[in-house]
Amino acid sequence: AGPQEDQKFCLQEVLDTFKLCLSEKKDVYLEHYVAGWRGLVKFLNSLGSVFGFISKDAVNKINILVTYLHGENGSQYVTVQSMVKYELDNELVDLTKRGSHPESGCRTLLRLHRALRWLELFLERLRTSSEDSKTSVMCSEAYNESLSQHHPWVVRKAAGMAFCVLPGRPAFLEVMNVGPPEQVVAMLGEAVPLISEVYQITEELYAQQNLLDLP
Ligand code: 1PX
Repeated sequence: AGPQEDQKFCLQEVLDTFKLCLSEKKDVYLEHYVAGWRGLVKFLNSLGSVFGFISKDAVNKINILVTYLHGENGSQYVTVQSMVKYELDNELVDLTKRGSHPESGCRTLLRLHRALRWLELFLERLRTSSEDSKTSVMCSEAYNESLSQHHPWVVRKAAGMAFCVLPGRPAFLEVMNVGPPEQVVAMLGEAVPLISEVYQITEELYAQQNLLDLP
């Protein structure tokens, strides 16, 4: 496999990284969380440049987290739980309005976390949809139920326009590189509960600490 091959999205790979996300104690490993997002961004990039503004923002957020993870306090960023504790204990989070910590790990991860809910809803629709269902409709329904509530009008508008050019269901399943549709559906049946568990654990942690509305 050449370098081209590395760029190719494969749902199995993303599934594997999300599997690695949870520790025995159900802590979320940041390294694997971020790797999962990297894989998803590959997928988005393979859909074309219309999605560039979305993948750019995701990559930017991934990079912020990776910088912490590999930085001098990297050992505090091993899990989402340890990151939250470390940043809160050291007052490294802007809690009510943007101030001296506009790019805290907590607020950055929250953006990806909200997007994970969209992903869960979208993949569940994809999994249970019939052959002639429209991916654009599934995608925008999932978006309207989740992420859109956190986006200003301009972003919602741009996202809505991007959804319109999504490939149809057969082509969409094809780019996932899993095999025939039945196999994709089976793999989604495995992926959705996993993604959902990672989401729930993070959601509960953020709710407990009152971090769900970080600016
Ligand atoms: C197995 C295949 C599934 C498809 C995988 C697709 C991966 C999608 C990755 C989306 C990552 C989106 C991250 C968005 C984070 C965010 O909400 N950022 C906003 C707020 O950040 P800020 O720092 O300003 O507080 C930011 O303003 C966002 C800008 C870009 C627009 C985001 C639109 C999100 C739409 C999500 C749906 C993606 C459609 C993919 C189609 C398959």
